Amino acid sequence: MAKVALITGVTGQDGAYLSEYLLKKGYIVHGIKRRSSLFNTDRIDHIYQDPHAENRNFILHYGDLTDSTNIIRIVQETQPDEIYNLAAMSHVGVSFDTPEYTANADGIGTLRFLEAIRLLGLTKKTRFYQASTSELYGMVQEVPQSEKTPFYPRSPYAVAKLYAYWICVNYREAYNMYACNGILFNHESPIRGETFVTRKITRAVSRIALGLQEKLYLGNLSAKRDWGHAKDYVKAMYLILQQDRPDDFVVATGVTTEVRDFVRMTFAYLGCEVEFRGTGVEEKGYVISSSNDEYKNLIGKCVVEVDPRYFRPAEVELLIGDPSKAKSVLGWEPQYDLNALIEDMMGSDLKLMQKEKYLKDGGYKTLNYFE
Ligand code: NDP
Ligand code: GDR
Repeated sequence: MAKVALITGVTGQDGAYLSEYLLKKGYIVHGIKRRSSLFNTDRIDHIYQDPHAENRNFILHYGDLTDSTNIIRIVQETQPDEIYNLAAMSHVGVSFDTPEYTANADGIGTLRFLEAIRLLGLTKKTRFYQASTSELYGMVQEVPQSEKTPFYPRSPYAVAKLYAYWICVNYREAYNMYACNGILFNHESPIRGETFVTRKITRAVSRIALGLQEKLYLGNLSAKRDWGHAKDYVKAMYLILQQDRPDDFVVATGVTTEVRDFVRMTFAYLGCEVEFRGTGVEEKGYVISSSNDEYKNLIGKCVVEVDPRYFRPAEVELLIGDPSKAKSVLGWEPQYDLNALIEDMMGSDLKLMQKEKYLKDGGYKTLNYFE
């Protein structure tokens, strides 16, 4: 009998990679997507199956984390062996603008699933994975951060995720549920949301290289993150639910890098060297040399500026994870380092932007429906 997985946030970065991964393993995958006024299934269109087809193994359901009724109904209908709760308002900066909604979706949303499992009598059958986050560590208490490091959340997002983390632990202890937290550090990919800093950088650098954009505006360049590849991280999610006992795991690379250096490394992919001058909001990045003739025109240009609008009311300055437990217990090992990640993202964004340039040069840039 094929195993059945239910994935929330199936249209997101991790939902797309995890769906692919589980389908390849022979799972029947159910995904929950939100209704939206425009199509929001770009990341999963390649595995989409026509609802009229027979014997589908990838099935989408409309739903929302803020609506208990649909959660209970979908869990009952699908009777999943495994639930991966990946849905969330996942942007830390935006959570300061929508704190109540974030608490409802990211915090109480998790409770709704745990209650659905309990009320439907699925406690023994259904295993639950919660997408916990390195943002829980927030203000630095110790480095590297492990499963034992105390939490100190620094945003409405992180506080909501703190509730989700603990309610998961609580239901495990109180009701003997198989509920686990994957405390994942930042993971990126070519399909990362465009407003997260890595993708913002790889998109902008590609556009700057092709002459589609002059400059990239960023916030805190000194923040340090432990960045991995989403493809590696969804494997850890799967492994976490395959253990004999439910437990919580840090998933990270153990290497941290400044945003400023991520910018340098991304330009270096094109053979361009970027030097930063000035401090605080005066800080700017200039291309000072290029080993690639194609990008010689960029030398001397100011390509990065700091814009305080991207600063957060409270910042997480330093994240660096200790993945020893995931490595020893799960046998998890990441395949991508930061250079390989940037190569993957830049390869993809350059292609995407070349397409944009081609359309623009051909006069097809924008379709104005109101003309
Ligand atoms: P994305 O932002 O790419 O995807 C989030 C998904 O959640 C989307 O499918 C989105 O739908 C869906 N969603 C948002 N709000 C709701 C809601 N109210 N009801 C139902 N669905 C909703 O995130 P990632 O894939 O990067 O991350 C997956 C999970 O892991 C998130 O919970 C995130 O907080 C967490 N996490 C991510 C890390 C990372 O570095 N990527 C690190 C640690 C944790 P739509 O497409 O319609 O917007
Ligand atoms: P983060 O990711 O907040 O760590 O949350 P993000 O890429 O948004 O920020 C990383 C760091 O870069 C700094 N930064 C900027 N960030 C954005 N988005 N835009 C900018 O212009 C910019 N300039 C500097 C930020 O201040 C921050 O320090 C991600 C999300 O995926 C969460 O859902 C997840 O839980 C954590 O990673 C782990």
